[in-house]
Amino acid sequence: MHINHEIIFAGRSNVGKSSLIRRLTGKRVKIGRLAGVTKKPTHITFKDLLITDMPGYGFLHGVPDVVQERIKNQIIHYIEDNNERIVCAVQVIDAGAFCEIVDRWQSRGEIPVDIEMFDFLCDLGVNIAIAANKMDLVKDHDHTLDQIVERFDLLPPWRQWLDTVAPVSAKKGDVAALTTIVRDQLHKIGRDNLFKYIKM
Ligand SMILES: Nc1nc2c(ncn2[C@@H]2O[C@H](COP(=O)(O)OP(=O)(O)OP(=O)(O)O)[C@@H](O)[C@H]2O)c(=O)[nH]1
Ligand SMILES: [Mg+2]
Repeated sequence: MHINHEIIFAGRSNVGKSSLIRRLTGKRVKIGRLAGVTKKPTHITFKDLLITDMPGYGFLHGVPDVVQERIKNQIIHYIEDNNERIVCAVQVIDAGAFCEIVDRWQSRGEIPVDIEMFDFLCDLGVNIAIAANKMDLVKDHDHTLDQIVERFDLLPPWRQWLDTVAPVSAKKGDVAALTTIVRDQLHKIGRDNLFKYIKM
């Protein structure tokens, strides 16, 4: 069947992109304890909807800079080429580690790759869902989420951004906030009939 719509999952290595896809769709995409499990864009289809699991970008232990740069560029080109059909880009972050990583890059005068990706998606006009994953490891939820939205230049409190920010735990199966955002985007294009493929 011809693909009309696409949902993509992007984010650094090991943040739980594949685990989230598994929870949302029930499909057994490959996941793993080590970074760099997903090596190239991997697809699942439901009717004319494509769900794409991207390789992780950012630092990978033992992978040369040029290769990491190539992965990032591959993702950027993929998104540019398929922009028209992308209903939602889910940007996955590790909620507990995110702020520290961003601050480390910024203190070196570099643009953190997550922020670069977010700005790129915004400029393209893609609908973005920020999935703050691994919330099961986070103690002070509200404080952490406020810190996270600030890094994306969104004004806290984070609850102002419920249409963009979804605290989730793929591990616990607590993904309703993300399901709601994704279904909302499907609803906006009149495709409630695809809700059944994106589970609560
Ligand atoms: N504690 C916790 N661990 C999680 C959660 N989601 C995923 N993980 C673990 O994080 C690790 C990486 O998960 P993946 O789903 O393979 O991550 P990925 O982002 O697809 O990784 P790459 O394909 O390497 O980019 C695995 O050990 C998962 O079990 C979560 O919500 N909480
Ligand atoms: Mg993966």
